[in-house]
Amino acid sequence: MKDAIKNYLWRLLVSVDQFINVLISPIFNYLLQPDHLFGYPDETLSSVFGKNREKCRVCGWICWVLDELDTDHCDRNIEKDEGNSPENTKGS
Ligand SMILES: [Ca+2]
Repeated sequence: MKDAIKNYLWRLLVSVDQFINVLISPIFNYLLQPDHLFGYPDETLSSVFGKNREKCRVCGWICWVLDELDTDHCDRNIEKDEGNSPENTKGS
């Protein structure tokens, strides 16, 4: 039962993360002009920040904070098969 609750809470957290990715996408895409766009509904913020960390200074800063809290957080959570980027053929 305890594992089921933890699993439920984890899935809930991921869905909130992805919801926020879609919610903030118009403003983040406008302000940050990232190569990999925010707003793909099945991608977490950590994945988008990780993909953009080299070319987007703010994304790099956010990844630095996340990596301090959880080692290699952004790199470990990049979802290569998700997102609004040229290499994703699934579309959005
Ligand atoms: Ca995903």
